[in-house]
Amino acid sequence: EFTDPHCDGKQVIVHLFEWKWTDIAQECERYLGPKGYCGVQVSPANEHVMVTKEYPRPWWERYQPVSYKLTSRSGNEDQFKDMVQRCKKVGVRVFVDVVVNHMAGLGRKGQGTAGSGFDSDALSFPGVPFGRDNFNDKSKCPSGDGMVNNYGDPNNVRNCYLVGLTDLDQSQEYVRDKIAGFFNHMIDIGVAGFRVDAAKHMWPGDIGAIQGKLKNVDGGGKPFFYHEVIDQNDGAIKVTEYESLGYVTEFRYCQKIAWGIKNFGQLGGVVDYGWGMTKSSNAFVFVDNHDNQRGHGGGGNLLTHKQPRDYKMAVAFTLAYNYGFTRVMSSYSFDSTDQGPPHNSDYSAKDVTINQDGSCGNGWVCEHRWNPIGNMAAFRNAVTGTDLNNWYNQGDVVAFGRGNKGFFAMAKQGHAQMQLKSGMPAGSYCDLITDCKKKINVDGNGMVSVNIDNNDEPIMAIIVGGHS
Ligand code: LM2
Ligand code: CA
Repeated sequence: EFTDPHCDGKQVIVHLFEWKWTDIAQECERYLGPKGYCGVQVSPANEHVMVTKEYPRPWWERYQPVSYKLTSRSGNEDQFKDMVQRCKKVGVRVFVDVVVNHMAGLGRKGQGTAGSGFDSDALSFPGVPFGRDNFNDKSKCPSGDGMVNNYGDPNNVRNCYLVGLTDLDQSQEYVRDKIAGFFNHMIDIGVAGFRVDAAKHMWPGDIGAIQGKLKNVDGGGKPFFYHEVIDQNDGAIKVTEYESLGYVTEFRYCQKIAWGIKNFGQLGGVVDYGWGMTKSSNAFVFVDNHDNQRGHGGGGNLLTHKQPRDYKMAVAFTLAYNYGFTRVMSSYSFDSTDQGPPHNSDYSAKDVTINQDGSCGNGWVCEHRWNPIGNMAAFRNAVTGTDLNNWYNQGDVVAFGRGNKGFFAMAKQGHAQMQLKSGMPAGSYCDLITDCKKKINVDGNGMVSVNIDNNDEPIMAIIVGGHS
């Protein structure tokens, strides 16, 4: 339950971080649909605070809800509906980042993005409405100052205020109903699932009770869920507590893949069950996310778009490998960790423009359009359910097959001309990474003529059906 993304078996979603709904609708039609992406994770869709004091309109203002009205920095409800429907029409589902552990931070008041008034210190959120009684009080939170400050104690982590954010009491039927109503409203619009922000800070039983109140998505079945639980073997809360509720984020993979790209000899060990990593059927896997790419939640020792060559290898490998359900990150460039999306003078987010060569303009990085990333969605879709075979890992080359459906190779130094065993049927295949600029031959014994050279990316990939 909660593990079906409802996208006809496709396997890759992309987080279009801070994109406007109108831009996402277009991106589904012009790129994500044709490339075989399963879906898109969108930034929180509900009403949030507008921060002006510490920093003008940071990205993180969207993690401070004011109500569950669907007007946010990305657009209004009509635009949201239009996006969900247009994406669905081209086979791309929408997954919404939902922030329901808390409302806005202490010390904040005024109006949210949909015009609702609120006053955090008075625990007053009339746009929902939530009032004083709906929040966790000192009797439940064991910390002296009411803040989360001891990750060794589940009561502290889950019943206290995370960085001063007013903490909702999800054990209350009323609170559960409001949250479930918010989710059901989006399900009615056609949303297929949810990323649960700060799931670690909520009791699994409370999340389960909320899920129990949800409608089926259109087409039938429970919505897809992935829970943000940062478990780096450093506290009392374990990802396993959330496995019955859907997928759980596997942050340890971010460190493992960064290490593996640095040391190709370690790539065979990127999935380390001895280290407590989640079993594949529940692991939600990514190279970086919107938090850790800027040193927020779970940062340190990882690869981002700022190291493009290594990053492409990391993401391509992840999409080729047989672990978990995968999400690709799509960023905007930033200097400060607080900086919000590229914006106009009124702080509205800038349009995503597309250049001649398919890259994005206006400050949007669009990693998901880089060939070794975007073209690998087709690879992962093609090899679903196959075993990993013919593993080769020597002298800074790593290569492997996926059943008789696909073969992947990368060379850290940027060149490899060699014959490697594969399970592929004989033929001449298109190299996915170069959009078929290179042809790759497989002979009658399954020997692949690996061809990676310094003129192109240090990666090659072929799939059945992808004959040249
Ligand atoms: C998460 N996971 O558990 C998110 O993935 C993470 O991005 C969120 O924090 C966090 N939970 C709460 O949803 C982000 C950001 C924080 C930011 C909060 C709230 O990483 O820095 O905190 O959103 O906007 C900000 C200020 C912080 C302040 C707080 C409350 O940075 O200094 O604390 O607001 O006003 C006093
Ligand atoms: Ca909580």
